[in-house]
Amino acid sequence: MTQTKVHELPPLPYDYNALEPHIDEQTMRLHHDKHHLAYVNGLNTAEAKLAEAREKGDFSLVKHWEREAAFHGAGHFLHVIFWENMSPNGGGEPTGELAEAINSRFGSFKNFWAQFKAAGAAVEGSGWVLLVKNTMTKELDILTAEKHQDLSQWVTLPILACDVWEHAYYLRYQNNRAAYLDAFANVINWNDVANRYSALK
Ligand code: MN3
Repeated sequence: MTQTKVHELPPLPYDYNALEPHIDEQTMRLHHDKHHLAYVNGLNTAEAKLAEAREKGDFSLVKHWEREAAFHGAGHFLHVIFWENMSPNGGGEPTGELAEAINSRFGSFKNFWAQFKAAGAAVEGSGWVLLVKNTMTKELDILTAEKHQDLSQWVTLPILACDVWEHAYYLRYQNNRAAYLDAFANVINWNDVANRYSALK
């Protein structure tokens, strides 16, 4: 059986009341101890169920557990970043390399913040606004997430990608996507995948 590492709730890097008056203690206690913990537990359950499915060779509920892994995993990892992104000594503006990157991409810190704030305010329903670095272009971008994930986990990077849109296989395989996936297995460049894996270390 494959080893699945159990995820744990990391403690806050400061006291629950350290961000007062900006973020109140009661919110921090509920947010960290209840909400974040639920994502950690949900991710552990999803990963255990997926391990069980591999063990049994029964993937009938794979769609459900992949969705759960994405929701709870993205929730867990984003909250870790969120806590660490804040500090009782925070505020102001960035300096150095990050400041230069922000100025070059967005024109100025003022413009960056205007877009970040507008994008955050415009998220439909629950979600996140994120400043991200694109690992291909090396550029900064502002992106938003509805809920946490839309079926992916932030902080992960693709090293093997297979297009399963119909345009990728319909002429040859029609509605038989599984046959296309079998065919894909015959052409995967595992050296490339391995290089991408190593490059991330
Ligand atoms: Mn939250």
